[in-house]
Amino acid sequence: MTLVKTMCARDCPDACFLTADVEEGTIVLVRANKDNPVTNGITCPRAHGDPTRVYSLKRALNPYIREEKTKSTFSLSNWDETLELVSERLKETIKLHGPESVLLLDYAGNTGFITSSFSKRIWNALGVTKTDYTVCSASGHAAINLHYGLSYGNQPEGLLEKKVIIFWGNNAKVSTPHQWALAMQAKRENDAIIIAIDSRGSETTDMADLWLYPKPGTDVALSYGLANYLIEKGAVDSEFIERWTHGYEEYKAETMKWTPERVETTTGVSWEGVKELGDILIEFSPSVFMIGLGLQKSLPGAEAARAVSLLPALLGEHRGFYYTNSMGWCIGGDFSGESLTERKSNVVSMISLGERLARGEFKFIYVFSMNPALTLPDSVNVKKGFLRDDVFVVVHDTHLTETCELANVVLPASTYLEKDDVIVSDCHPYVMLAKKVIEPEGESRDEVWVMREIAKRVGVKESWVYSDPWIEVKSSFIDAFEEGTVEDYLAGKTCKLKSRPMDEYQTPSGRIEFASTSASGEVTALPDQLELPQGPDEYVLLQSADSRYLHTQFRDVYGSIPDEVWMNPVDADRHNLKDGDPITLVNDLGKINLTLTVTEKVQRGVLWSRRELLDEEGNAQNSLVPGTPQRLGGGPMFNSVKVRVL
Ligand SMILES: Nc1nc2c(c(=O)[nH]1)N[C@H]1C(S)=C(S)[C@@H](COP(=O)(O)OP(=O)(O)OC[C@H]3O[C@@H](n4cnc5c(=O)[nH]c(N)nc54)[C@H](O)[C@@H]3O)O[C@H]1N2
Ligand SMILES: Nc1nc2c(c(=O)[nH]1)N[C@H]1C(S)=C(S)[C@@H](COP(=O)(O)OP(=O)(O)OC[C@H]3O[C@@H](n4cnc5c(=O)[nH]c(N)nc54)[C@H](O)[C@@H]3O)O[C@H]1N2
Ligand SMILES: [Mo]
Repeated sequence: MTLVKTMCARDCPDACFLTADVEEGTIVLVRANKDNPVTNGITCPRAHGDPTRVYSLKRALNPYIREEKTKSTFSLSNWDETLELVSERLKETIKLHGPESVLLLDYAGNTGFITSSFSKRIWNALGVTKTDYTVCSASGHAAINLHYGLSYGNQPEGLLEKKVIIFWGNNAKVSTPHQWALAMQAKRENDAIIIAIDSRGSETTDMADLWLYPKPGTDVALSYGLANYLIEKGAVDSEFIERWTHGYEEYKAETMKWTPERVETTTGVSWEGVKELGDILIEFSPSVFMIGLGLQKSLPGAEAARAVSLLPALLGEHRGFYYTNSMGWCIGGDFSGESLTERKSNVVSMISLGERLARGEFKFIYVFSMNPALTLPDSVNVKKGFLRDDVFVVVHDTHLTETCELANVVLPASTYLEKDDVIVSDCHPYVMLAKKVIEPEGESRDEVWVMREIAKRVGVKESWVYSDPWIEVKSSFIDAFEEGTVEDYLAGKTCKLKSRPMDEYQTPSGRIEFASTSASGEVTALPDQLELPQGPDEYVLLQSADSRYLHTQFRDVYGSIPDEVWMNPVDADRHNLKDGDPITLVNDLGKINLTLTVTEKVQRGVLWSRRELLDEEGNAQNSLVPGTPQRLGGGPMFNSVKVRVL
């Protein structure tokens, strides 16, 4: 038995240090190791399921080709023939329609710098169309940047010193289990009070000392209400506000408009609840506001994220929130080569891509590290666009996904356990080289190899497309470490990244801006409680993750994502429905068939289901999601989807 240490590359903030047990070249166990004080030995169901996933029947192990997407079946191919075909089609498309007619569509199936960024050099050299990568966290970043400059904040170990930990639209127990474990440790060892603010009952609210239950999308009002209470009580830190902030008077004037009655009517949370939270914050400090990504994925989502981020400034805390720390490290360089070319790429919205695809705006689509057939909004149009006869689709994935089913060519990718890479967490500062654990299964190949093979065949001349990624690692990380050096890192040692100072604000005023001086256009200087209109027969469908799956991954290990939908007993009665009944949800865009669970964990007019579902008829949850980006940051509105019961 050999033990190989590596890091998890999945799209999850925790980025665990892992140890894989390998027997005769086969992975038999993956577990979290203790070299990282944050991910400290706790293994999640995904890492635990990795051996099954690496060897699953759904694994893409060979290149496949089919002539016509809807009329022929896939045939087994080899790399040479497949790369030849892909390159010929790519060259021809660029010649006939220009590089803007080629779309690169990728996301964070693997977050490694080499896999996800360096491999994109070919596309930057060719100047093809790219997306704005807004499907997950972009709106929240844009929102917090308005007030703080950059959106980084509390680091996980900081949780151990907190007396109050507020999970706001953040189901941390499922979505960031190691930060949750630290919060539980703070509760045990430091008597920390755990608060959850969520528009439905979750694994996190179940364990919280206090749960506030606002109507979806009303968190700006709740934040102003809380601020109003703290200000009226004289509980704000005036010295801090004077020294470190800008625009407080304007902000204070707005909070005064949020009277207890108005807050109660808007949010559905009783003023007693607001006071209870306010009193906890007045009595105990320090506190930290854990801003969930779920909070910012709605029509008023970005506004909610910025409103919550300002609360700790009232209490005199420097960046007393956590959103994600991806902007907080000191890593330089340019892995994807964007700055190395004169060519300006066309950038399109990821959220409204469905319409463009259906119109046939792109003639060649290259997908990797993403399953857009199930994860992009407006999936009926996404699918229609992929299936057009005049569009050539290539998918490079580790597994045979629903997007592969819409492709002309499937290229098999090696998993993160089958290649070396550089992984950086979105929350903690610890890094170690992510080492290849086993040789790639079957014919699977990594992204950089594939990029180079295509680049050579297409005749890309730029030398930086063919350069050594590890030279880029060395130069980009030269000033990145607080503990250790880039040589230590490359030698496999655990190192600690340097982070930007907590009291540095990259805003125009150099301060925390209660009223943002960089807000422009329709975006207001202060957080704005945008309204989410809801008709009498309409429900808002909330969606979030299950601990077994990572988006659409791990269905080959744990089975289909359960097709359950939650409804309040009063609503269920109204429709004459009971637990276990089949239920069809519809809107103007699509429909989905689900199974009902009647529960008080959602309030009237609200439903909840696991995200990225697919029903037995093949209807995706995302067929119900409009391709409308948010005003601020261009992010999605998954948690503002309106549906009716058929
Ligand atoms: N197991 C697992 N973990 C994951 C992932 C995964 O797929 N599986 N994905 C990772 C990724 S990419 C992401 S983005 C994160 C997301 O993880 P989180 O940041 O925790 O976000 P969500 O799970 O989307 O939503 C969190 C909570 O927000 C609540 N919510 C929704 N709308 C509102 C609202 O308007 N107000 C309030 N107060 N609450 C609201 C939902 O009910 C939900 O319980 O998880 C990461 N971790
Ligand atoms: N309805 C609805 N839709 C949502 C959301 C929601 O809340 N509701 N949440 C959104 C969010 S927060 C996110 S982050 C996105 C995620 O959207 P996606 O990134 O599309 O999510 P995954 O399903 O994880 O797809 C990643 C793919 O990458 C593949 N992969 C894994 N490792 C590698 C690798 O090393 N190389 C290659 N080439 N491929 C690899 C996996 O097999 C998988 O098919 O979904 C969004 N979609
Ligand atoms: Mo995400």
